[in-house]
Amino acid sequence: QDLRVGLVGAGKMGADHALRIHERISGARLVAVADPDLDRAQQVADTAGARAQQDPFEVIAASDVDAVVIASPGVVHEPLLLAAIERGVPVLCEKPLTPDPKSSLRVLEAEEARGRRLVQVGFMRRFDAEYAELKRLLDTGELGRPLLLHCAHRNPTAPPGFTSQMMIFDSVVHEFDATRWLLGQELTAVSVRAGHSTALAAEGLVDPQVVSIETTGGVLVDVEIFVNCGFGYQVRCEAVGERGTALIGGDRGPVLHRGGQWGGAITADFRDRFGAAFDREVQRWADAARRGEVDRAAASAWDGYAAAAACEAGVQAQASGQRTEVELVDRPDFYA
Ligand code: ISE
Repeated sequence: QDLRVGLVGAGKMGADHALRIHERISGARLVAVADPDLDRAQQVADTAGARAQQDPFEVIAASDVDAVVIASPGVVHEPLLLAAIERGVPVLCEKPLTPDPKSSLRVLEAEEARGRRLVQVGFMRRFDAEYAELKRLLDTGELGRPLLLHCAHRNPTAPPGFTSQMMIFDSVVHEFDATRWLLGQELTAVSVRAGHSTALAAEGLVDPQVVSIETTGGVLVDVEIFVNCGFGYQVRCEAVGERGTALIGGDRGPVLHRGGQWGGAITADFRDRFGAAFDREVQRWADAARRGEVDRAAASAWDGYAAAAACEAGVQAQASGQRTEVELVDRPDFYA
Protein backbone atom coordinates (compact mmCIF):
# COMPACT_ATOMS: atom_id res chain seq x y z
CA GLN A 1 0.00 0.00 0.00
CA ASP A 2 1.18 3.53 -0.82
CA LEU A 3 2.58 5.77 1.89
CA ARG A 4 0.07 8.63 2.24
CA VAL A 5 2.02 11.84 2.73
CA GLY A 6 0.91 15.15 4.24
CA LEU A 7 2.95 18.20 3.23
CA VAL A 8 3.32 21.24 5.46
CA GLY A 9 4.50 24.38 3.63
CA ALA A 10 3.69 25.24 0.02
CA GLY A 11 6.64 27.54 -0.75
CA LYS A 12 9.38 26.87 -3.29
CA MET A 13 10.65 23.71 -1.60
CA GLY A 14 7.18 22.43 -0.70
CA ALA A 15 5.97 22.87 -4.29
CA ASP A 16 9.05 21.03 -5.53
CA HIS A 17 8.49 18.11 -3.13
CA ALA A 18 4.79 17.91 -4.07
CA LEU A 19 5.64 17.52 -7.73
CA ARG A 20 8.44 15.09 -6.92
CA ILE A 21 6.17 12.83 -4.86
CA HIS A 22 3.45 12.98 -7.49
CA GLU A 23 5.63 12.37 -10.53
CA ARG A 24 8.76 10.52 -9.48
CA ILE A 25 8.42 8.77 -6.12
CA SER A 26 7.04 5.25 -6.19
CA GLY A 27 5.05 3.77 -3.32
CA ALA A 28 4.01 7.19 -2.01
CA ARG A 29 1.31 9.70 -2.82
CA LEU A 30 0.49 13.16 -1.55
CA VAL A 31 -2.90 13.43 0.16
CA ALA A 32 -2.87 16.86 1.85
CA VAL A 33 -1.03 20.18 1.66
CA ALA A 34 -1.13 22.79 4.42
CA ASP A 35 -0.11 26.43 4.15
CA PRO A 36 -1.27 29.57 6.00
CA ASP A 37 -1.94 30.95 2.51
CA LEU A 38 -4.80 28.67 1.45
CA ASP A 39 -4.63 29.73 -2.21
CA ARG A 40 -1.01 28.75 -2.33
CA ALA A 41 -1.78 25.44 -0.61
CA GLN A 42 -4.51 24.81 -3.18
CA GLN A 43 -2.22 25.55 -6.13
CA VAL A 44 0.37 23.10 -4.88
CA ALA A 45 -2.24 20.50 -3.90
CA ASP A 46 -3.72 20.71 -7.42
CA THR A 47 -0.37 19.74 -8.97
CA ALA A 48 -0.53 16.44 -7.10
CA GLY A 49 -4.25 15.67 -6.79
CA ALA A 50 -4.21 16.33 -3.04
CA ARG A 51 -6.49 18.43 -0.79
CA ALA A 52 -5.52 21.83 0.61
CA GLN A 53 -5.84 22.86 4.24
CA GLN A 54 -4.83 25.89 6.24
CA ASP A 55 -4.02 24.30 9.58
CA PRO A 56 -0.82 22.22 9.52
CA PHE A 57 -1.74 20.45 12.77
CA GLU A 58 -4.92 19.10 11.14
CA VAL A 59 -2.82 17.61 8.36
CA ILE A 60 -0.38 16.05 10.83
CA ALA A 61 -3.31 14.60 12.81
CA ALA A 62 -5.34 13.40 9.81
CA SER A 63 -6.17 9.68 9.90
CA ASP A 64 -5.29 9.30 6.20
CA VAL A 65 -1.79 10.75 6.68
CA ASP A 66 0.91 8.12 7.32
CA ALA A 67 3.95 10.38 7.12
CA VAL A 68 4.73 14.10 6.99
CA VAL A 69 7.05 16.33 4.96
CA ILE A 70 7.78 19.69 6.61
CA ALA A 71 8.87 22.38 4.17
CA SER A 72 7.82 25.49 6.07
CA PRO A 73 10.30 28.08 7.41
CA GLY A 74 12.64 26.81 10.15
CA VAL A 75 11.20 29.13 12.82
CA VAL A 76 7.91 27.19 12.85
CA HIS A 77 9.35 23.64 12.77
CA GLU A 78 9.46 22.83 16.48
CA PRO A 79 5.71 22.52 17.29
CA LEU A 80 5.10 20.72 13.98
CA LEU A 81 7.84 18.20 14.72
CA LEU A 82 6.56 17.68 18.26
CA ALA A 83 3.04 17.02 16.95
CA ALA A 84 4.29 14.45 14.42
CA ILE A 85 6.49 12.74 17.03
CA GLU A 86 3.60 12.58 19.46
CA ARG A 87 1.44 10.93 16.79
CA GLY A 88 4.30 8.59 15.99
CA VAL A 89 4.47 9.32 12.24
CA PRO A 90 7.73 9.54 10.23
CA VAL A 91 8.78 13.09 9.32
CA LEU A 92 11.07 14.42 6.63
CA CYS A 93 11.88 17.92 7.85
CA GLU A 94 13.62 20.40 5.57
CA LYS A 95 16.68 22.10 7.03
CA PRO A 96 17.12 23.61 9.53
CA LEU A 97 15.66 21.16 12.06
CA THR A 98 14.94 24.21 14.23
CA PRO A 99 16.66 27.62 14.27
CA ASP A 100 18.65 27.12 17.49
CA PRO A 101 20.21 24.25 19.46
CA LYS A 102 17.95 24.63 22.52
CA SER A 103 14.79 23.99 20.53
CA SER A 104 16.55 21.20 18.58
CA LEU A 105 17.34 19.52 21.91
CA ARG A 106 13.66 19.60 22.81
CA VAL A 107 12.92 17.72 19.58
CA LEU A 108 15.61 15.15 20.41
CA GLU A 109 14.16 14.66 23.88
CA ALA A 110 10.64 14.18 22.51
CA GLU A 111 11.84 11.63 19.96
CA GLU A 112 13.80 9.70 22.55
CA ALA A 113 10.81 9.77 24.93
CA ARG A 114 8.65 8.35 22.11
CA GLY A 115 11.22 5.54 21.93
CA ARG A 116 11.45 5.39 18.14
CA ARG A 117 13.46 7.27 15.51
CA LEU A 118 10.98 9.21 13.39
CA VAL A 119 12.76 12.39 12.24
CA GLN A 120 14.94 12.84 9.17
CA VAL A 121 16.47 16.23 8.27
CA GLY A 122 16.59 17.19 4.60
CA PHE A 123 20.33 17.59 4.14
CA MET A 124 20.15 16.48 0.51
CA ARG A 125 23.86 16.73 -0.26
CA ARG A 126 24.24 13.34 1.44
CA PHE A 127 22.33 11.91 -1.56
CA ASP A 128 24.27 13.70 -4.28
CA ALA A 129 26.34 11.33 -6.44
CA GLU A 130 29.43 13.55 -6.35
CA TYR A 131 29.31 14.04 -2.58
CA ALA A 132 28.84 10.28 -2.15
CA GLU A 133 31.94 9.64 -4.28
CA LEU A 134 33.94 12.17 -2.27
CA LYS A 135 32.85 10.45 0.95
CA ARG A 136 33.88 7.09 -0.48
CA LEU A 137 37.35 8.45 -1.34
CA LEU A 138 37.71 9.78 2.21
CA ASP A 139 36.31 6.64 3.90
CA THR A 140 38.50 4.21 1.97
CA GLY A 141 41.60 6.26 2.74
CA GLU A 142 42.43 6.73 -0.94
CA LEU A 143 43.26 10.39 -0.29
CA GLY A 144 45.15 9.60 2.89
CA ARG A 145 44.38 11.37 6.14
CA PRO A 146 42.16 14.41 5.44
CA LEU A 147 43.81 17.77 6.18
CA LEU A 148 41.68 20.51 4.61
CA LEU A 149 38.37 21.11 2.83
CA HIS A 150 38.00 24.12 0.54
CA CYS A 151 34.34 24.85 -0.17
CA ALA A 152 32.55 27.41 -2.31
CA HIS A 153 28.77 27.88 -1.99
CA ARG A 154 27.44 30.37 -4.52
CA ASN A 155 23.87 31.39 -5.28
CA PRO A 156 22.94 33.61 -8.24
CA THR A 157 20.89 36.06 -6.16
CA ALA A 158 19.62 36.11 -2.60
CA PRO A 159 15.84 36.34 -2.13
CA PRO A 160 14.46 39.63 -0.73
CA GLY A 161 14.94 39.91 3.01
CA PHE A 162 17.91 37.53 3.08
CA THR A 163 20.26 38.61 5.90
CA SER A 164 23.94 38.12 6.69
CA GLN A 165 22.92 35.76 9.53
CA MET A 166 20.86 33.70 7.08
CA MET A 167 24.02 33.21 5.05
CA ILE A 168 25.18 31.14 8.05
CA PHE A 169 22.05 29.31 9.23
CA ASP A 170 20.26 28.97 5.91
CA SER A 171 23.23 28.46 3.55
CA VAL A 172 26.45 27.45 5.36
CA VAL A 173 24.32 25.05 7.43
CA HIS A 174 24.77 22.69 4.45
CA GLU A 175 28.56 22.84 4.76
CA PHE A 176 28.29 22.27 8.52
CA ASP A 177 26.34 19.07 7.89
CA ALA A 178 28.41 17.99 4.88
CA THR A 179 31.66 18.44 6.83
CA ARG A 180 30.43 16.33 9.76
CA TRP A 181 29.16 13.67 7.37
CA LEU A 182 32.17 13.60 5.02
CA LEU A 183 34.73 13.43 7.82
CA GLY A 184 32.76 11.61 10.52
CA GLN A 185 33.97 14.31 12.95
CA GLU A 186 32.24 16.92 15.06
CA LEU A 187 32.77 20.66 14.59
CA THR A 188 34.64 22.46 17.35
CA ALA A 189 34.89 26.15 16.37
CA VAL A 190 33.76 28.67 13.75
CA SER A 191 35.28 31.98 12.59
CA VAL A 192 33.83 34.38 10.03
CA ARG A 193 35.52 37.12 8.00
CA ALA A 194 34.42 39.42 5.19
CA GLY A 195 35.97 41.94 2.83
CA HIS A 196 34.24 44.21 0.34
CA SER A 197 30.65 43.36 -0.51
CA THR A 198 29.46 42.98 -4.08
CA ALA A 199 27.48 45.90 -5.45
CA LEU A 200 24.81 43.30 -6.30
CA ALA A 201 24.07 42.66 -2.60
CA ALA A 202 21.06 44.36 -1.01
CA GLU A 203 21.69 47.22 1.41
CA GLY A 204 23.12 45.91 4.70
CA LEU A 205 24.02 42.43 3.42
CA VAL A 206 27.69 41.48 3.81
CA ASP A 207 28.32 39.29 0.78
CA PRO A 208 30.58 37.31 0.23
CA GLN A 209 31.90 36.00 3.55
CA VAL A 210 34.53 33.41 4.44
CA VAL A 211 33.71 30.93 7.18
CA SER A 212 36.42 28.77 8.80
CA ILE A 213 35.40 25.61 10.58
CA GLU A 214 37.59 23.49 12.87
CA THR A 215 36.86 19.83 13.59
CA THR A 216 37.61 17.30 16.33
CA GLY A 217 40.08 15.60 13.98
CA GLY A 218 42.05 18.80 13.37
CA VAL A 219 40.75 19.34 9.82
CA LEU A 220 40.45 22.98 8.77
CA VAL A 221 37.51 23.83 6.46
CA ASP A 222 37.08 27.12 4.62
CA VAL A 223 33.76 28.06 3.03
CA GLU A 224 33.20 30.94 0.64
CA ILE A 225 29.52 31.82 0.98
CA PHE A 226 28.48 34.16 -1.82
CA VAL A 227 24.72 34.52 -2.28
CA ASN A 228 24.71 37.19 -5.02
CA CYS A 229 27.43 35.86 -7.28
CA GLY A 230 25.23 36.73 -10.24
CA PHE A 231 26.19 33.91 -12.58
CA GLY A 232 24.48 30.74 -11.31
CA TYR A 233 24.18 28.13 -8.57
CA GLN A 234 27.50 26.53 -7.76
CA VAL A 235 28.56 24.29 -4.87
CA ARG A 236 32.15 23.06 -4.81
CA CYS A 237 34.23 21.10 -2.35
CA GLU A 238 37.88 20.17 -2.63
CA ALA A 239 39.24 17.70 -0.09
CA VAL A 240 42.98 17.81 0.55
CA GLY A 241 44.47 14.68 2.07
CA GLU A 242 47.99 13.46 2.79
CA ARG A 243 48.00 11.43 -0.42
CA GLY A 244 45.95 13.49 -2.83
CA THR A 245 43.07 15.86 -3.44
CA ALA A 246 39.59 15.49 -4.91
CA LEU A 247 37.35 18.24 -6.24
CA ILE A 248 33.58 17.99 -6.72
CA GLY A 249 31.14 20.52 -8.11
CA GLY A 250 33.39 21.39 -11.02
CA ASP A 251 31.39 22.44 -14.03
CA ARG A 252 30.05 19.52 -16.01
CA GLY A 253 27.98 18.92 -19.10
CA PRO A 254 28.59 19.75 -22.73
CA VAL A 255 31.28 22.25 -23.66
CA LEU A 256 29.92 24.59 -26.29
CA HIS A 257 31.90 26.41 -28.99
CA ARG A 258 29.91 29.22 -30.54
CA GLY A 259 30.17 32.86 -31.55
CA GLY A 260 33.92 33.07 -30.97
CA GLN A 261 33.64 31.61 -27.45
CA TRP A 262 33.77 28.28 -25.65
CA GLY A 263 32.17 27.17 -22.39
CA GLY A 264 29.19 25.49 -20.79
CA ALA A 265 26.09 26.17 -18.74
CA ILE A 266 25.77 26.50 -14.95
CA THR A 267 22.72 25.31 -12.99
CA ALA A 268 20.28 28.10 -12.13
CA ASP A 269 19.34 27.07 -8.59
CA PHE A 270 19.43 24.30 -6.01
CA ARG A 271 16.51 22.46 -7.60
CA ASP A 272 18.59 21.89 -10.75
CA ARG A 273 21.90 21.21 -9.04
CA PHE A 274 20.49 18.85 -6.40
CA GLY A 275 17.30 17.60 -8.11
CA ALA A 276 18.56 14.00 -8.39
CA ALA A 277 19.76 14.12 -4.77
CA PHE A 278 16.30 15.26 -3.60
CA ASP A 279 14.69 12.45 -5.62
CA ARG A 280 16.97 9.84 -4.04
CA GLU A 281 16.48 11.31 -0.58
CA VAL A 282 12.68 11.31 -0.75
CA GLN A 283 12.46 7.86 -2.38
CA ARG A 284 14.64 6.30 0.33
CA TRP A 285 12.72 8.15 3.05
CA ALA A 286 9.38 6.86 1.71
CA ASP A 287 10.72 3.30 1.33
CA ALA A 288 12.00 3.31 4.91
CA ALA A 289 8.77 4.86 6.25
CA ARG A 290 6.72 2.08 4.63
CA ARG A 291 8.90 -0.45 6.45
CA GLY A 292 8.37 1.49 9.69
CA GLU A 293 12.04 2.52 9.73
CA VAL A 294 14.23 5.57 9.17
CA ASP A 295 16.88 5.80 6.48
CA ARG A 296 20.14 5.42 8.40
CA ALA A 297 22.08 7.11 5.58
CA ALA A 298 20.10 10.30 6.10
CA ALA A 299 20.60 13.08 8.64
CA SER A 300 18.91 12.37 11.97
CA ALA A 301 17.53 14.81 14.53
CA TRP A 302 20.95 14.56 16.21
CA ASP A 303 22.59 15.76 12.99
CA GLY A 304 20.05 18.59 12.83
CA TYR A 305 20.94 19.57 16.40
CA ALA A 306 24.70 19.46 15.71
CA ALA A 307 24.23 21.70 12.67
CA ALA A 308 22.11 24.12 14.74
CA ALA A 309 24.87 24.28 17.36
CA ALA A 310 27.40 25.15 14.65
CA CYS A 311 25.05 27.80 13.24
CA GLU A 312 24.72 29.39 16.66
CA ALA A 313 28.52 29.58 16.98
CA GLY A 314 28.74 30.90 13.41
CA VAL A 315 26.26 33.71 13.95
CA GLN A 316 28.06 34.68 17.19
CA ALA A 317 31.43 34.59 15.42
CA GLN A 318 30.04 36.78 12.67
CA ALA A 319 28.80 39.40 15.15
CA SER A 320 31.88 39.41 17.38
CA GLY A 321 34.61 38.86 14.80
CA GLN A 322 36.00 36.24 17.22
CA ARG A 323 36.67 32.53 16.82
CA THR A 324 33.74 30.90 18.60
CA GLU A 325 33.63 27.37 20.01
CA VAL A 326 30.74 25.06 19.15
CA GLU A 327 28.98 23.76 22.25
CA LEU A 328 27.52 20.26 21.96
CA VAL A 329 25.90 18.04 24.57
CA ASP A 330 27.08 14.41 24.69
CA ARG A 331 25.50 12.29 21.98
CA PRO A 332 22.72 10.14 23.51
CA ASP A 333 23.01 6.38 22.90
CA PHE A 334 19.63 6.63 21.19
CA TYR A 335 21.42 8.40 18.27
CA ALA A 336 24.50 6.15 18.22
C1 ISE B 1 18.55 27.62 0.56
O1 ISE B 1 17.62 27.60 1.60
C2 ISE B 1 19.14 26.27 0.37
O2 ISE B 1 18.96 25.36 1.15
C3 ISE B 1 20.12 26.19 -0.73
O3 ISE B 1 20.63 24.89 -0.88
C4 ISE B 1 21.24 27.15 -0.44
O4 ISE B 1 22.17 27.13 -1.51
C5 ISE B 1 20.72 28.56 -0.23
O5 ISE B 1 21.81 29.41 0.10
C6 ISE B 1 19.68 28.58 0.87
O6 ISE B 1 19.17 29.89 1.03
